[in-house]
Amino acid sequence: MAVVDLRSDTVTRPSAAMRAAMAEAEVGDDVYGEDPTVNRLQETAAALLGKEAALLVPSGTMGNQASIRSLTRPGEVVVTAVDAHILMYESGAASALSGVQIQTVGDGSSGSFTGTDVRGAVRPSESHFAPVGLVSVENTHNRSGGRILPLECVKDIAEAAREHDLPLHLDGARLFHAVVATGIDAAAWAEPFDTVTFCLSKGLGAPVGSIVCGSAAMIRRVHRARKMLGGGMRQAGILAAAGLYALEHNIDRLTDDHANARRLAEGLEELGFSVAGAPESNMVMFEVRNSATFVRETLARNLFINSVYEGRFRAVTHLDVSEDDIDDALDRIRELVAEGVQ
Ligand code: TLP
Repeated sequence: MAVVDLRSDTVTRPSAAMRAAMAEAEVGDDVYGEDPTVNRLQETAAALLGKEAALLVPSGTMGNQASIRSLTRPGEVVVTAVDAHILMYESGAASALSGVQIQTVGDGSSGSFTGTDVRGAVRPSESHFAPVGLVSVENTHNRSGGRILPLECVKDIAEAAREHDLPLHLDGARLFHAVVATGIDAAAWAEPFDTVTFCLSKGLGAPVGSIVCGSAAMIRRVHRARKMLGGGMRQAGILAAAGLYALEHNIDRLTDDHANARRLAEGLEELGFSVAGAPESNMVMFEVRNSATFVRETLARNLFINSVYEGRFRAVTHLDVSEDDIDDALDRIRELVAEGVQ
């Protein structure tokens, strides 16, 4: 039985054409700023997001953390969505590396929040309170199942942040999923933010790499933070070539992943599973009562799906999962249901 891997869109492998682009990449020492392919990727990414400058970093986590470090001072508060990746999945980096605390606001099930939430989080400027130093938005929002925070909500948050002179960061690990789902271009999504991270190594299919975009002055700060975090890379053009290939070939096709997520969600509902809302991008969140058996039996059928927490599973569609794979996955789950595992 062929493996169907729905654990994450991070599992994609570079295609033959992407590998060919990597093999042919012109390279130099990027710590000297001399890698032409890295420079081309950074210029392409900055133009795509309508920002002055961009920086290649090894991971989304480093992009977020170098941005947080560049935008805050120790002792400050970062206001963000419930279950934000920077809080849940970055190993405590914001507190360890930047000395900030994270305060979550808004709706726990959709990962959304509003300008009113931001205003409510700002504290009086007296010595008891840690001052809010940054507002961070995650779009699409991972733990809610790839929900998209609509652009008007982003603008509302940005207006509140501006009223209080607070900088804004976007964890746009899956920003291009929001772009293809809404038809709103990346520059419009990026416009209110001082720093924007997006990942090349998730739905876009590159093996490694994320990008941070911002003003030239801000990217100089992020560059310094990247160096401190050990993220200076040498002949990184090999990776940048994969990133350029991803931006040229793999954005529009994300609509296929969204269609596959909807197909999977509908199939799971037909099989009697409770699905947490129709997918807005490439993730399906669903409930399973017999979690332990479900994990064991799906694994035994070469079907890989991660549990987010007890009873809740996340299936992610991506470049290496076809419509037929989704139907295969549903057939394997149908067998489990027939055996009473649900
Ligand atoms: N998310 C991974 C895991 O860490 C959970 C996944 O499988 O979804 N921001 C967001 C919104 C993310 O979802 C991720 C990765 C990151 C940042 C971090 O990216 P990497 O893994 O490149 O450090």
